[in-house]
Amino acid sequence: MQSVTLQTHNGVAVVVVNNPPVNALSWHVRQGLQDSFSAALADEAIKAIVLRCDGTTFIAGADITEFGKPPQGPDFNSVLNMIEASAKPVVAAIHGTALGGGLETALVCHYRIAVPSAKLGVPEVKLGLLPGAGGTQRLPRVVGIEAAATMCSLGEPVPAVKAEAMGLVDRLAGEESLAEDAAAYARELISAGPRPTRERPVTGDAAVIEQLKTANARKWKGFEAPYANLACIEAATRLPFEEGLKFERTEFLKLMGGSQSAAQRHMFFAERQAAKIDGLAKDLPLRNVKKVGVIGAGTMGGGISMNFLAKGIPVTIVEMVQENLDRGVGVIRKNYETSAAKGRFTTEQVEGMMGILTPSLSLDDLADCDLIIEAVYESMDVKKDVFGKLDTICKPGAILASNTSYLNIDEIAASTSRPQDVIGMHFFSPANVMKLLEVVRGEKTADDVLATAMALGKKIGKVAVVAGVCHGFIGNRMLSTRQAPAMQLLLEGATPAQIDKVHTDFGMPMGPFQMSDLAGLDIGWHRDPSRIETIRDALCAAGRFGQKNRKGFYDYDEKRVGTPSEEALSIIEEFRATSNLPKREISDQEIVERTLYPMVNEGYKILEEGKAQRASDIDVVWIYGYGWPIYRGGPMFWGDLEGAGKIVEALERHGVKAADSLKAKA
Ligand code: 3H9
Repeated sequence: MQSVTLQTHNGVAVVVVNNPPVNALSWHVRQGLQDSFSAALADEAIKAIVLRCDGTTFIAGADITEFGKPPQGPDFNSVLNMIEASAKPVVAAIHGTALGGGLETALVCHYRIAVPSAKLGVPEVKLGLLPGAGGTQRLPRVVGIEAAATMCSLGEPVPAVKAEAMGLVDRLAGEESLAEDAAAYARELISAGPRPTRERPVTGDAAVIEQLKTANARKWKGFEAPYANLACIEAATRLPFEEGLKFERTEFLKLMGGSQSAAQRHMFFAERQAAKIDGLAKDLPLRNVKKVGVIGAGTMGGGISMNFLAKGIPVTIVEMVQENLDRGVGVIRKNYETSAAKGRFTTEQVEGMMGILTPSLSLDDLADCDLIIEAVYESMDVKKDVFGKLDTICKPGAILASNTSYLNIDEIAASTSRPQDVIGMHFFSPANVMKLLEVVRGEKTADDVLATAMALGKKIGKVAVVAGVCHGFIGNRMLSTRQAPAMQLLLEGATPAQIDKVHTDFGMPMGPFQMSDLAGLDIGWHRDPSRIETIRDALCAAGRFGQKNRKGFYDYDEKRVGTPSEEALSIIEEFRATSNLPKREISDQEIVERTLYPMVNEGYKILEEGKAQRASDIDVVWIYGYGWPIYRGGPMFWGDLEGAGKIVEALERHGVKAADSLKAKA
């Protein structure tokens, strides 16, 4: 495979990489680099070398699809060492993104020229890795310890203009003239000669390493890679270059062999895979969505609207009562202003977004919208009524979407004369922040409606996943399977704090009872304090509604920080006494088996029923919608690590019927 070519122009060799889509360093690229550089180095007529890429980007990193497979082609580090040792100056010409192994390649080049729109970074940490081809040792020699530690541990790329100020880029090229500017720069550098990065001193203050750890302690809880990245930067401050490389190698191999990186690499591909709709042509024409209508200006409707406004798509937001409409619009403005105060938007941008928001008290104002998202009260009757009205008001071809989190989309669609235009678009609260969008495909939903909803999800920065119609779709359906056993465990002697801690230690942002308190215990409560059939009834009867009135399973202070509640515990104890169940010690392992394994089991059932396209989509739902720790790769990936046999055995021991496909796998 010819993915690297060598051209020569008046004493300058130009090595060009062409490996679509992102010029990853696949084995044949490494081979091509080795061959081309060998030829350029051997040719006496060549005085300087430029490395550049065709296509949309400079090298975006190692080829992640090769990880975990038997090595093929030349070793990456040997290729890099050869380039760095060149006696002729080497210039990297950067456009698009120089990421990971791509930036490491640019770092062995002696000089770097980039177009202003380029970005440079080492995002390996997001794959549970570290720059394993000298990046952690060379970067601090170019940009200093502070910048290198920040870039490696957070993984955020820096724009070329900033990179130039940091010394990572030596010169900015014209946006349209990179090839010419790079060749001219190389010619200029012939007299200056090579400048091997490994020979440059490490500068800066290592104190930043501890500062980064302190500042990110919460964000990095449970993660290994950020700490390994910092350990390598710290090693660069005290070890000679070659020793530093060895240290980096050891750390890299540890991460590469561990389950966290495997999980994070799985998620990299899972996220991209989720966007693909099985059986639909990639080039299916989409419906044009230029204007969006949102029904309901509450927390959900407001949050949903913010996504579109931020992308410059006008929104008409409809409420029934003026006071609620004003409140909803006020909250949107306040949220944007808070973001502006943090520097995320300018005042002009806030006014721009508010300027394309039209508040209305009439559904009739949705007549010219291309997509209408209903976010009203979660009741089938109410939804049917709204969709019936939309059917008479909306223009032909408009997409009618429901933000329902549980209800049957087919039943909602049947209340219109155009079920092919009806779809579920389930956002997660807060809808302007959470990345997940479940796109629910009804039985009659048209293909182009589905494809348009998925594409729109991407446009507004969401990770969209296709789900089928079933109670709670993918996410909430699985969530409900952990709630019942969690309650049962309380009856058998566990405490809310014990169960929640197992979940937070696992890496979830909160446990089942913390989540119930946040949602409100009175949601769906029958409101009869004399009727006590569940622990929740007992808590509600005692006026414990959750965070909203600062008492639920926990007591809350004014900052909504929860502590175990004596009163709640005694209510649970009283209720338990009526159940005649003996109280016993419950182990953390049992909590895992009874609350997390059923979720995996439900995932298998969802797949059996065709309600998710693929197991990795379920992982995406749980990571982006519910905060499942990414380093555990989602419930399905984690289930595989635990082992199907172990899960089936435990489910059956606890009296839960295992899904057929899970059993088959076991
Ligand atoms: C590394 O470098 C380790 C070294 O330090 C040490 C080695 C010893 N490999 O994201 P997109 C595919 S670790 C293979 O939709 P965009 C991707 O799956 C690497 N494939 O495009 C997708 O395929 P498909 C460090 C890759 O324009 C297609 O390309 N580098 C790779 O929105 C398009 O991707 C990174 O972590 C890869 N490295 O964004 C960078 N990258 O079409 C990872 C992408 O079949 N990549 N693909 O679904 C990115 O961040 C984005 O892809 C990028 C483009 C910003 C480049």
